[in-house]
Amino acid sequence: MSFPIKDVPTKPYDGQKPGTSGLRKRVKVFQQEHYTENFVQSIFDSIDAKGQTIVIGGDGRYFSPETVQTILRIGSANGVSKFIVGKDSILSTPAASNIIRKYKAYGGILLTASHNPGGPDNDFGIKYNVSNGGPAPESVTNKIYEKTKTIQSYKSIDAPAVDLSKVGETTYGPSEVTVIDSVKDYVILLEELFDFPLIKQFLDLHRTDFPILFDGLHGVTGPYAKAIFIDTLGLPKSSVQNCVALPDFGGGHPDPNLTYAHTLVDAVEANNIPFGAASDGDGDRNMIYGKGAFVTPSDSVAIIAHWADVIPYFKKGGVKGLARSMPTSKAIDLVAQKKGLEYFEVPTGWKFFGNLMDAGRLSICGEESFGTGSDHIREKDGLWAIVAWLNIIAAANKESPNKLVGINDILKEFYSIYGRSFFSRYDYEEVPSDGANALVANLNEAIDTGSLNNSVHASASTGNSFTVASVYNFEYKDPIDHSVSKNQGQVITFSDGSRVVFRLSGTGSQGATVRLYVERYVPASAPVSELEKPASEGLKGLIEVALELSKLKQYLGVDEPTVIT
Ligand code: VG1
Ligand code: CO
Repeated sequence: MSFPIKDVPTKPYDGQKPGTSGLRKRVKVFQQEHYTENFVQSIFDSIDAKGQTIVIGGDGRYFSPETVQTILRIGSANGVSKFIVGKDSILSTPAASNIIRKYKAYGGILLTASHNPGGPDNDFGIKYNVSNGGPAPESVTNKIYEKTKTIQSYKSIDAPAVDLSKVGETTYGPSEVTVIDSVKDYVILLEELFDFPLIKQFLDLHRTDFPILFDGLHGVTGPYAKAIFIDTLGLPKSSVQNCVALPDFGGGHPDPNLTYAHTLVDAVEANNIPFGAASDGDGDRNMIYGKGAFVTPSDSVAIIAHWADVIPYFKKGGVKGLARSMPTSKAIDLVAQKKGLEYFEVPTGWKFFGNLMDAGRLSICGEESFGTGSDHIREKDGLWAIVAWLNIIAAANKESPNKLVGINDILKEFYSIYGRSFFSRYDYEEVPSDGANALVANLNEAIDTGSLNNSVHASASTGNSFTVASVYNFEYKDPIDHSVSKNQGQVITFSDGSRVVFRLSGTGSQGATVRLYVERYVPASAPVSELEKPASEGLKGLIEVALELSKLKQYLGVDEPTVIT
């Protein structure tokens, strides 16, 4: 049978610019005639995938199955020789990164809008990953965007839809399609990295006084979590909840934070669970939350770095360097300094870690947005972080056989060594773009004129006062390829080492989202009462000052953030 290649005429759409992590829009936008086809063709116009292997997967959200078929038709017409597709179009983002690396694919197309809600009235997303398994760098995403602006036609073949529900190989026009088990390779990977026997031994011994609970929030990690916690670690079925992946995530917002992962928080509190965890729609984010114990993502990555030696992968290969995204607290920097490791501050978005990892200069990194990971793949990895924590807790308990060590003990010990970086983020979602731009313009003006320098700001409620030390617009020069990324957020630093950062989100699909990040450091020498305060108390004065000096409420016309993490 021959499959003639058609050239289908089309017209460019505005705004197909990939953001922090791919192109994210409402499903209805992707469903417009040729909208998805245009973007997919623009990807193939920007890479040279002829005769190559392309991985396709995603978080299984609404509109994924039809988009996989669109990519197969267009990809095949563009000369792709082999597609590796996750069964039922499912591959978590970390699993997809692993598959690209393991099977030496040329790249991958991931269908996900991550933590954004799904369903016919919510979001869809398409993201391109390169051969190292990581998100395409800006040089590639800019090229894709340029192509979308001038596209006049796309190529496609008329082939019958591939049955994605059966694992196996089929011939597809001039190409080949292999549908793979979504979970298997990922579980093999984690077993290579962590001390599963030690974790199992610990959890078996503490079935009654250390039960764990994982919440999949109806995202893609459900089947992965079952394979790890139930099939591999032999835990009871009650150790997981909301682990059926649904195309609309059960109507929820699959984002693991204290606001959106309330099903986990409620269950942990009601049942006194010492260790709970959740991940997001596509499985790259994580939250660690036990009864009365919340680990901020900034602390989480620093603690994993501090304990790296108990994790077989790092014990064997060593830790090469550490890194964080700019707004993430500096806790991990302190670990790097103590261990004598190189460390980096990169812009927001996982794509900025890839070059450092490929160059062998980075092993463990994270973002304050509940993203943690390592150079085992090139994406952040939710279940990796959760199993890393279990590995650490199991190791800590081996050292302390007479007293059960839990999350809070690990946190307290960490603060007593390094001090504590109080950290919080306020999100103002879907605010008018004009107001958000004016807020940023005002900060930029203060940078240009130096008008805020040395100004003193007192908090009315706490009496603390903060003196501005510097104000700047964060810019990053990649140490490996020397590419420069400008305008990555406005930073105000204070003389006591505190910081506030303002940034516009690059993942929202509607209006603008402003993020305000605050950080205040308390040294290890401070009284325990100061170190172990609730985070909201530790940051109260600084947040007031940040809001006042940015005039945020006036610019955005809102009083309260939509989410606080
Ligand atoms: C947000 C986070 C960022 C993260 C990105 C993708 O971006 O702040 O740290 O890398 O989402 O996460 P932004 O531009 O909206 O602040 V996810 O789980 O999409 O893959
Ligand atoms: Co995600």
